[in-house]
Amino acid sequence: MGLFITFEGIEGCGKTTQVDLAAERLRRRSLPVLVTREPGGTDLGTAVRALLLNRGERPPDAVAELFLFAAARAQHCREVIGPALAAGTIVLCDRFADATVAYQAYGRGLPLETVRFVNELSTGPLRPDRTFLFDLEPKAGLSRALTRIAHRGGGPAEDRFEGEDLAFHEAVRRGYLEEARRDPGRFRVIPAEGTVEEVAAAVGREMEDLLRERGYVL
Ligand code: Z5A
Repeated sequence: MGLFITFEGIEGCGKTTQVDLAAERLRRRSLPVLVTREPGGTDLGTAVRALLLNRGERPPDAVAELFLFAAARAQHCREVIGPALAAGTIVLCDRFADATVAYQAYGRGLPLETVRFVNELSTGPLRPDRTFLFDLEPKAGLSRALTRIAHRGGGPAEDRFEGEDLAFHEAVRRGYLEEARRDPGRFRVIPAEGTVEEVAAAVGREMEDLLRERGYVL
């Protein structure tokens, strides 16, 4: 079996930047790596991404949103993540089931136990070996995310969630931190207000520990 590592946090926390840097480091050591993201990673996931992240005239209902994220994840787990892990690959995933707890339960206010149940259904037996939670003040994250959107150049904006108010993003952050408190063995909370290099160094240390713990020869 490979290793399943997820990267989580509020928008603009820098997780996508860190996924790419972590993948680069692992590839330099000739370790087999797959980078993927949610929603995404499959044709179904890409279609769900377009449906959920772009602004439309009528936003999806919160329950519809929950099921769409779950549908994308079910396909992603069975078609991509599960087979990659079985082949011994280190899978780095930009958001996973914790995002559904943080956004749909804490952010949207759907019942927590229902969201956990739907998550279990969608992931089956798959659980991350480690989750890096990049923690940042929502104001700082939103400002970074808006800069990223302004520089995106072409393509869909995928900015529907950035349009939510600050209270929503504060609730999402609280949700993530609460999940981390519930499962300290899996989560590592990484302060994300530093420079890209500072955050990458913290991720690097955590990755080394994990690889050593799991018997990779370094
Ligand atoms: N969502 C959900 O509700 N339920 C679910 O189950 C799932 C998702 C799976 C899609 O997420 C949206 O779907 C998401 C939650 C919801 N809400 N939103 N939005 P996404 O991951 O595709 O999109 P995102 O969260 O908006 O990602 P992002 O804005 O790309 O943020 P990021 O990945 O955390 O950051 P980044 O792209 O690495 O960096 C953003 C900008 O900051 C960029 O210009 C960087 O160059 C810059 N940056 C990065 N690191 C730093 C540091 N350290 N200092 C300064 N600047 C930095």
